[in-house]
Amino acid sequence: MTASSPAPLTQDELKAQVGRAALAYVVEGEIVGVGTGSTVNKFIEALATMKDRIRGAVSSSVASTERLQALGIEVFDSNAVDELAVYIDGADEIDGHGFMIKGGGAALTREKIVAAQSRSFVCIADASKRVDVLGAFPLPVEVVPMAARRIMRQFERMGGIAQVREKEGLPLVTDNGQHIVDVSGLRIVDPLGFESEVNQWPGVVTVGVFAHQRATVCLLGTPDGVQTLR
Ligand code: ABF
Repeated sequence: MTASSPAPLTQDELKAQVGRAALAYVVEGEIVGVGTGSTVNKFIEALATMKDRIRGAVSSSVASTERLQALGIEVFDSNAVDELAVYIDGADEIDGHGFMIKGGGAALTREKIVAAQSRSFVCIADASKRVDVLGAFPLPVEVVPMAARRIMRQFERMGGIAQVREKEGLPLVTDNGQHIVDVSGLRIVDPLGFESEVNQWPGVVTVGVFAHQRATVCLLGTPDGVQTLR
């Protein structure tokens, strides 16, 4: 009889692995910043196991708020809290500097707001999100609808292919009442400079490059366990 090697972890199991690992960064007795997405949903499930040891959460989306409240975790308005010790969130891509592309879940604006309010940013992701250069994932940009076409033309002039994100045949409307433009074909070699440049285009609400709010720690779920990258 030969011992069979264990089946490789599925992506969902890798997300659960890092979701649980992030509990180690939650400060007891405090309010924790909570991101959005399927990996964060695994963290929220794990956070519920220690809900009596934290004061509550500041959430980055209606979707995360509903999940937190359903599990009995109090959600505070961001204006009711000065500073958070830690923000836990996923990413669509993360490079070796902790720079990320985020916004696949359309929550990038509130994610960046809560990240800016936090002393540290712990990114939780499965290994498929780790890249050397940002840009293979279509860059989400939250825009004021009336500026969408002009912003799309500006991205096309830099070689991007831009389209308005739709939901059921209509432009998706974010929690903030804005639209999302997704830009593929970019290779973002200077995330800090790119974020600063695009941030000041009129009509841009938030660009999904998180370089000024980079991750200070990345918990990467791999078949060999959780890798902690700093
Ligand atoms: C969220 O995490 C978004 O910014 C990003 O798009 C998403 C990644 O989603 P998932 O964890 O489902 O892959 O913070």
